Amino acid sequence: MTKKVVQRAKAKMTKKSYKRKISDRSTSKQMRYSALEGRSDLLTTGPNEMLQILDPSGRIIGKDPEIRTEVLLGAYRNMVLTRIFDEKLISLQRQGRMGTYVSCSGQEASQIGAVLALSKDKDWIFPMYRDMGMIIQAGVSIKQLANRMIGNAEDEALGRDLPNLFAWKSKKIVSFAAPIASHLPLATGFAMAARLRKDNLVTISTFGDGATSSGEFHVAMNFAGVYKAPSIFICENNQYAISVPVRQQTASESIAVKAHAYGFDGIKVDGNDIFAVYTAVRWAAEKARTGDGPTLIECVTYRLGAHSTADDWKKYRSTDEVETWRRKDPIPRLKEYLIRNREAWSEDKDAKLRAEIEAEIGQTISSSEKIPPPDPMTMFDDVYSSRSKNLEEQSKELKSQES
Ligand SMILES: Cc1ncc(C[n+]2csc(CCOP(=O)(O)OP(=O)(O)O)c2C)c(N)n1
Ligand SMILES: [Mg+2]
Repeated sequence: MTKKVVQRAKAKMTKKSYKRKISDRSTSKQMRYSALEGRSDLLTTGPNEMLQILDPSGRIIGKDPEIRTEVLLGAYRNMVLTRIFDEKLISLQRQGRMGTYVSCSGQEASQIGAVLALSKDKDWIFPMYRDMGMIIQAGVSIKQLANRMIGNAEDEALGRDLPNLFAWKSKKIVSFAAPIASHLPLATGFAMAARLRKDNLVTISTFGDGATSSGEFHVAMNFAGVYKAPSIFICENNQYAISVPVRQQTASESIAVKAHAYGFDGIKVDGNDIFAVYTAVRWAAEKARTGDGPTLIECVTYRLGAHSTADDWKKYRSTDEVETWRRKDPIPRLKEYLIRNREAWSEDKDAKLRAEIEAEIGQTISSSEKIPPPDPMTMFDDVYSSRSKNLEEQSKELKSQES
């Protein structure tokens, strides 16, 4: 083809025809993967398309994933526990009883629904700082979390991490570092290694809408696409990166659509609908285990509180906007479904559960606060496999000051 012909062809490729190409591509994939779960309706990425199964009033409007009632009640309990614990931790910080805290209220369905879809004994989680719901659903107890938040001697990280930098190797949760998105290439590398080793696992990594503007996001997506890594990228699009709204973050029609540029599927789901999140992650995990590579899932959600205890949301959001999102809260809609569709729940049971959780959290925090801080000498442990000369000298110096 001559240069002129190529130029003419490019000029002809209007936005409309480009869109048609994308949807043709999706259609062929839909057929390929319908064998997995028969969910050809999943591949939605446009600004007005979004997978939703449970509407804000708790009505089923899509294909019910039919999760066992007992499992669903466990997930619901974890959603309520996450919300109440989150509120309690904010108040502890306000009273000067713990350090800066990043709240997760409003994002429980995205976090708990994603972990619910994983295989606990195989899959690895690369969470972000806002993911306490994921950590709870992965099986970390509130006692372990309270010790971590306070940073006492029984904290498994011995007080060395900031409260929200979760890491629990025993639960396959990999540590997070404060520079946004720096964990994403690690998650891709981990998944690439798993593929080479033929380990039957997938990784999920979570990040915010703001993180999609970082170089690391693109590096992670590109490598995952080229090497067909069994990675699931979950963007918790909570509409803001601190005070920056998502419309100022990207000119793309959605975040999910970015996956097409890297040669894999993007799915946009209602992130306040636990069934939509669960369905998309299950689908992506089965696809990844089959060797068919990564998926980007955009969970459309909202952070109901401030960015962190160092932020004031009233400076950049209206009360009306927050109230609109409160009506889409993920917790009441699952409660309604459990009451109406499963006949497995009631207002009385709900009140009892909340009272039980409040009491459990109160007792846990007061016993964690009684535990002394870690011995300062422990700061020299676990840093290197063998201590360097400098560290040895510093530890001797500290010891001599202590005695
Ligand atoms: C590389 C880098 N730049 C800036 C920051 C400061 N920072 C911390 S959180 C945050 C907002 C991130 O927003 P988003 O990715 O949407 O996640 P969210 O907090 O909304 O869950 C920023 C800019 C940082 N930690 N790292
Ligand atoms: Mg955000």
